[in-house]
Amino acid sequence: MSAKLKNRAETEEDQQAAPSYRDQLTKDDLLEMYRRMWLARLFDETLYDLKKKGRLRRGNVYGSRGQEAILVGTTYPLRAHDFVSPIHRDMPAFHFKGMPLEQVMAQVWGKATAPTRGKDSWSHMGDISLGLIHSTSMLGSTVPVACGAAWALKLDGKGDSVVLTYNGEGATATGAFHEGANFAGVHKLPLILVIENNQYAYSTPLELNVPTGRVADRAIGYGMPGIVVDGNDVLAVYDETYHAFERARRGDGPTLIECVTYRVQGHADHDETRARQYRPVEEIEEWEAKDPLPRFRNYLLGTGNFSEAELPEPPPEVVRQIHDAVEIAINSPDPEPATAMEDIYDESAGVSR
Ligand SMILES: Cc1ncc(C[n+]2csc(CCOP(=O)(O)OP(=O)(O)O)c2C)c(N)n1
Ligand SMILES: [Mg+2]
Repeated sequence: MSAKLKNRAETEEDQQAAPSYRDQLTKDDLLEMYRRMWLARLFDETLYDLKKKGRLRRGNVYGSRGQEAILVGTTYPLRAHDFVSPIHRDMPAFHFKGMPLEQVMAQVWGKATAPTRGKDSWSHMGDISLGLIHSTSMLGSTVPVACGAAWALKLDGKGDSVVLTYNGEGATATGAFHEGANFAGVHKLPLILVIENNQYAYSTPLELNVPTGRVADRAIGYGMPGIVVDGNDVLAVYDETYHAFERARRGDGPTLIECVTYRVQGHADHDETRARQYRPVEEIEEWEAKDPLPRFRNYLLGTGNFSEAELPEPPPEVVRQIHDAVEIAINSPDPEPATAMEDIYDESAGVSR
């Protein structure tokens, strides 16, 4: 079996063979995708702004600016009975998989109403009843966990459910990632490995984590297709993810989708990347010009099916949604000190409380 290293749309043969799922999206779908991209953008901007104003009381902001097309394109095909394991840069994905926005914000502020009831950091949360697998700080380690979920689904005959994982290109260089991806390939698990290749892992450039410069090259060793897609094109990402879902549901196993994008901000808010000079400012500017939001908006306008007024920048209802979620979270109760020892593993007693 050879890995597929090209974007599906790059070969004429594939264009004929593969259905285009994006063509089946309705106008309402496209408006909803546009709205979601703005939600991700404003989520990011709002938290950066509040951090600067000293209104966040803990944690760093790991922004997804410039990566919104990946978040929206990969989550749009999800159904209620699928599973997702987001990582540090994917906070909006928790909401797109069904977690109310005020609950995501409550996690940011460490409130009693948050999934972890005030413990651990922002993205280290989940809610298995919503199909959200809890993440941890150890990069790559969510892959073996996601494999466990996918294997259980397969063994239980729930072949219609799919597990979607996110990893940065840097995380694909960890042992846990390789072990998990290999296991998924061997057992043909219903798993999708979405790789957010934003060219940097903190200050480490792509070539120092991925010797071929292309993460999808790894897929051949795992016995699964390795797809490369323009990660700033929401409909291309959607199409490839949908294909991967269909493949998994058919029982044909996992797919690795490398979404090529760029981290236009620093690693987190504490990393003033332009001043730090570990990458050229021209490189950042080049990618800022490829911003996925105006790109999608221009595409929609170009179809002739949308008016300028239908595509406000930003949509006012999304601004309100973010504002209200922040207010609700800030005004939610803090955890009671007495709960500090609940929901933890007590090593001395050898039990989970
Ligand atoms: C195993 C492991 N090594 C190092 C770290 C520290 N760390 C946190 S985020 C990060 C960069 C991750 O880069 P990448 O996987 O490309 O994701 P990105 O942040 O670019 O989205 C590093 C090195 C960690 N959390 N886990
Ligand atoms: Mg990266």
